[in-house]
Amino acid sequence: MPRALITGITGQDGLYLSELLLSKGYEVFGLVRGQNNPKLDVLRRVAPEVQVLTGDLTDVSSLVRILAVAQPDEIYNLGAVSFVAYSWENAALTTDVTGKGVLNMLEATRLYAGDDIEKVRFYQASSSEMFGKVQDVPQRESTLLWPRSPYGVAKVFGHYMTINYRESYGMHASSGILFNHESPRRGPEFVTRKVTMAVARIKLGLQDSLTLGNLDAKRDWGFAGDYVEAMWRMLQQPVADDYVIATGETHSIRDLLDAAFKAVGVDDWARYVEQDPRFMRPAEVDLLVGDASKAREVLGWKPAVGFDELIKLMVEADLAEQSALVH
Ligand code: NDP
Ligand code: GDR
Repeated sequence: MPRALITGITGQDGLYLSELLLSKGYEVFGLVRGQNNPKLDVLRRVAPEVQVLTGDLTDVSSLVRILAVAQPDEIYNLGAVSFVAYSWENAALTTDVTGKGVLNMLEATRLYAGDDIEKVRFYQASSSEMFGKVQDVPQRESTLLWPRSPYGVAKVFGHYMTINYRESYGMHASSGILFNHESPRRGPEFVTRKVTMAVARIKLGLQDSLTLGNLDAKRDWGFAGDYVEAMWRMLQQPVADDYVIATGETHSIRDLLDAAFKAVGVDDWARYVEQDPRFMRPAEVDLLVGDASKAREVLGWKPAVGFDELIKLMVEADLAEQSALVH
């Protein structure tokens, strides 16, 4: 039975990856942060077989201890401060967790592997946010990185440190440069879920309007369930490498509003939507669209769920959740 350790297991991707690895017969261990983490209940419901170990990416000794217990064949480092807007307000914390946390995990992995570096494979959750002020359209593995947020800068550090451990120590360490991916499990602070929850609540008469920031930014949005499959495929390759994972399609926040309101039969959403500078960012990433042809050719990966289908399924899940809350 292969053994996997997932950091960030209580997050959106951690939940989908746990389900995927359990379905493939893995024994799954998850690093959970905090004394009484409220998200643990969801993990226990979704994937009760996961063995929970407590620790924190900023505490190297906790990582060393966890690796000694879990004895993993594969490590998926998904833990991060992941909300870009928050990273300006908490730049040092973001740097410690999202940036230095990667080094802590790589170093703990190197110590765990000892003389047998080949006994373990490492996945780093890199991000399209690293492309920032984009230097190519579409963005691919070779595109120059130009991050625009403390989060993006921290991810660039983690990305290059992962490559450095591969090149310095021969570690099987791969970095997935994943573009935005969403689902009904997406945190409500991210724009897709903020919109689909609000649309469901407006439809049910629980809310009158929705306040957003920049409506012109464009993102390449895919389905999280498809993207965790790509993570797993990267670690099954004989040689570690970096891969862009994306749909190759881009949509603005306005397109997102079109799709979400359409799912509840509303064509004219302008009367429900307000804008507030509070939700604008000090520096914006205007356009993301990825070229995932390397992943398609080497990993045989391609996304199954398209944009309209994704937004519709999120609105439907929020309608069900919100009506269950009021009934
Ligand atoms: P989430 O925000 O849903 O989950 C983040 C996870 O990190 C949570 O489980 C959180 O745990 C954990 N975490 C936060 N701080 C620490 C810490 N100090 N020590 C240990 N764990 C910690 O993110 P996603 O699931 O959406 O994303 C997974 C990873 O992929 C992240 O690294 C993200 O930056 C990256 N990524 C995501 C993309 C996306 O579109 N979703 C795209 C590209 C990259 P807690 O329960 O304590 O909050
Ligand atoms: P992003 O996702 O920053 O791309 O990072 P988010 O959904 O937060 O923002 C996407 C775009 O929407 C615009 N926007 C708003 N965003 C939020 N959250 N709230 C609003 O009210 C709002 N109004 C407009 C933003 O300005 C932005 O342009 C996500 C995270 O999952 C990262 O961890 C990951 O690395 C990247 O995706 C790829």
